[in-house]
Amino acid sequence: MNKKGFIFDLDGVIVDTAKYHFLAWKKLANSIGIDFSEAQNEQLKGVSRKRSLEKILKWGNKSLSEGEFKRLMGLKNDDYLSHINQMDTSEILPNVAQTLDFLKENKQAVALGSASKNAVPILKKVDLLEQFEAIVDGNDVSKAKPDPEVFLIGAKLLNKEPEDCIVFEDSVAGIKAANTANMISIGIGQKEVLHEADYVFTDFTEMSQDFLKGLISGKNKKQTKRNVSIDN
Ligand code: B16
Ligand code: MG
Repeated sequence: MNKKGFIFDLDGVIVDTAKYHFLAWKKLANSIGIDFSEAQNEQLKGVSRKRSLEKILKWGNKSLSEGEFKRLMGLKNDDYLSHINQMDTSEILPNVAQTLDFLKENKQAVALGSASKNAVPILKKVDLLEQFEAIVDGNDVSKAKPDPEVFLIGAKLLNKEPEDCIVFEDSVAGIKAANTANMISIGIGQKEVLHEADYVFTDFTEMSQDFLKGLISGKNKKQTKRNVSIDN
């Protein structure tokens, strides 16, 4: 059987920490008189901590000194970690553990590709650290998603060519990163939001073993007709 590289995003794919990021950013933003909607929050998914605060400040038309900016990033992270510390295996999203087991049984290479600097502690909390051959997180990259760096490093660590890799992602930025890397992009979430992905599933319970087998064998390929505009 073929061996492919499967790269999993963390927040919103393996665990629903997106809700904790949202709570922590909202609290922080409100404390400096800024509010933002759930739709705007979509733009924070997959984006680095620094870039997230830059976006929030832009929405609120505010600028801060470098020291204050760093202090607020620290406050947000402390609040986020207070949620993370409560996590256990019950927070693994449906069918994720089974999918990881299936890929392992089929001798596939599996990596993590996350923008989060808290990825390792989170994986330890939910007891999944051992499932990954390679971990690439926010501590290893210099360019945040939508730059493909995180996934290209993942492919290299797995000894795979980018075109032999498949990325599971819940964010628009991450889907763009996977597409730029020339990997098969699989969106986990809403079709309307993740329309640039090659395939979209609401969650892993929707993804059949046949579909995974098709990715392994090469039958399920990258979609080439994406973003083709039609001129009448
Ligand atoms: P941290 P992912 C991303 O993780 C989150 O989606 C994004 O909302 C967050 O700002 C980013 O990690 C940085 O996280 O503050 O923990 O370093 O989705 O790429 O796994
Ligand atoms: Mg994510």
